[in-house]
Amino acid sequence: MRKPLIAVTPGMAQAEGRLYTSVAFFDALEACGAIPVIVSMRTGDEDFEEIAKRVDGFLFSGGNDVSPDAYGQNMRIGCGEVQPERDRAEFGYFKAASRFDKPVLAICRGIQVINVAAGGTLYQDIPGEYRAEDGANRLLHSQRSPANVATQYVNVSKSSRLFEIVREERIMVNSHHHQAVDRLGEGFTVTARADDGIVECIEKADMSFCVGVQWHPEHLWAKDPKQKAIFEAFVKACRGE
Ligand SMILES: [Mn+2]
Repeated sequence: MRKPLIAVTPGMAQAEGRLYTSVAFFDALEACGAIPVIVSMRTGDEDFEEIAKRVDGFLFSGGNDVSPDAYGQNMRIGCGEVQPERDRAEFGYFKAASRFDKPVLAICRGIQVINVAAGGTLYQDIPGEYRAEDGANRLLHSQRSPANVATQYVNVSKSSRLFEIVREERIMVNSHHHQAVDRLGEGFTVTARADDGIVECIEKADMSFCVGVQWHPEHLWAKDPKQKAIFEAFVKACRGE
């Protein structure tokens, strides 16, 4: 079977001049038969599309906060460290992926990046800014437990790609984020929420596969087949199936 080549966007340790990412993304993609590669974050505007043409899909990885400037807001109390250079590169890759309909799996920061790239906004800090509409108990989205421990339920919409993958309306996930999707980007639909209403999955129906999850399946897949199925479905889409 052909092994698809998947571009992984890395984090940038700018002071040390390093690109880095979690090996967990590589382990998950390789276990599902893909060849992951880290892409440059200093790509020139003219090269985003060139790279998108040559790879079979993109994984947008976790990391620091998206600059509020990218969605037209001041940085408020509670916002973390931002790296406009990383934002710029990932917006460029996402636009190119959309243009050539390359499959996208976006994880944690990734869901926030693709939402903002499509014109959406974020809660800059859930504890400080988010109020559950129905007064439901607010959940701990920055869990203090290890990442391979699932700590909260998400409710999966039945008419969604995510439901086709996990075949369950309620799944357990981990939660390591303090920001979340607020206003949706153009073309996106919310397909899963936590019990307090926080957006946990978005999908873009005009692409063959574009799924953003707020949790970290790369730390759960080894023990949870439903989480592995997310990577399997993504890799399958990257193979063009
Ligand atoms: Mn969460």
